[in-house]
Amino acid sequence: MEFKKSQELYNKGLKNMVGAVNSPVRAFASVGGNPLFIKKAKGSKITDVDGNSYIDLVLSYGPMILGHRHKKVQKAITKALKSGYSFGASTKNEIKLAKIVCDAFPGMDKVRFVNSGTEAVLSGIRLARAFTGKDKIIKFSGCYHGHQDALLVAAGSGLATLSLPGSKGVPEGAVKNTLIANYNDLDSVKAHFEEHDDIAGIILEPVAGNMGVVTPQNGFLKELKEYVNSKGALLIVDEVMTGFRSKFGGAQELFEVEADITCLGKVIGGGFPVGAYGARNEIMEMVAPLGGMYQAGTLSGNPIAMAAGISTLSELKKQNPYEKFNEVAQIIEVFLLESAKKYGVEITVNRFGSMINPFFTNVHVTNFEQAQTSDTKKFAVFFWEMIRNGVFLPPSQFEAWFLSSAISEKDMKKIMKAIDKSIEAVANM
Ligand code: HOZ
Repeated sequence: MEFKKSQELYNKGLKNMVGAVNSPVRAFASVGGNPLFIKKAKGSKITDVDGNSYIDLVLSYGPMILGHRHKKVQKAITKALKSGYSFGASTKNEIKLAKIVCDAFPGMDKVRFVNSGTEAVLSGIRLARAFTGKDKIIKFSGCYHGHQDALLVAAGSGLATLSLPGSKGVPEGAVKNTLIANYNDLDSVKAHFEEHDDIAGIILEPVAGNMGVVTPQNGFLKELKEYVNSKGALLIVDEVMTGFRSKFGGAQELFEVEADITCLGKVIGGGFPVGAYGARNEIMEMVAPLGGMYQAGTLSGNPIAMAAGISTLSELKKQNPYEKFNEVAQIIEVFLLESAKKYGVEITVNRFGSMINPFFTNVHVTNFEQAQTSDTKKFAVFFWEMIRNGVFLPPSQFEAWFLSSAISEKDMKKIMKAIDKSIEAVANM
């Protein structure tokens, strides 16, 4: 397998682009080597500029849940393009997508569209502060909520991959109201409430996907919601990854927990830049122009992105692939575990719906500390062998693998074969 053209583009890109990437998770920093440059994608597959084709388990870090270039989505985008690309004024499709989103999440009476998950979360945090009149926010170690200053501490995703505790350039003042708790540990949340009486809310990924996949244990979400509300604070649920992916109504539908504020992204734009935050009326009425919490965006509700979102969610509802996702993820899990046993490699596999990944550790992973026991050198060997065997994974131990509904039985055979060879490579390293 050759990566000559990717290498050439990488060298060229370095001149005017930082690390030749526009998001650090795309750099191959923790697995060694250089980023692959992509030429095209269709269905379950993605092809790099050297012509190597892979089963895509990155899926743009989640949005391409139907696979790439689904024909209905493509048709909707093409149609929207003919009417104009951006107006800075309202359109009918914004109302249509807002209804689809609010119908799916019973806790959302109203929604505001923004352009990314980062924007959705920073607005959701501001809204919690505006509604409660309090300043402090609790976040969980290993959860990642985009690159806003206040939450860029003890974060997963690229920071975990690059082993960074936080980001330079974030002033002390920006994080002075951020408190850190341990995922799946209600006592660590309670300790903060015992010490502080100005906590506006607590934010979490209901299933973490940015420290690898980590699931909430034994009623954690329900207990958290009850406790946080009893203290006059809000539960902010970051469903940027899990929204419409775990279930049409997100992780909240599966765990029967209603967020006070929900943040969305990824799938709702069908591959275009869309984020959203929403809540019940009394909270959303704080937002301008109804209330005094200001938040705005020139490209928010962009007509092409709305068309992509509506067609993606409509098709998703029709396909209802959630059972299939579970089955496929289970097959991958079983195969990972069997191969690991066969070659004597220690692994733990975490999965939730269409999100899955192995950790190279014998520790049961329920929080960030445990996730960090994974041997990332083993992951790097595993990653490259998967690439050489035609499976595109996120180049990081701490990112979830995603499934699309376009995955076929033939693809699954290829994935199984790749896993076997990759685990063998880890055993022989
Ligand atoms: N884990 C990240 C998003 N939740 C990956 C995408 C990125 O940062 O580029």
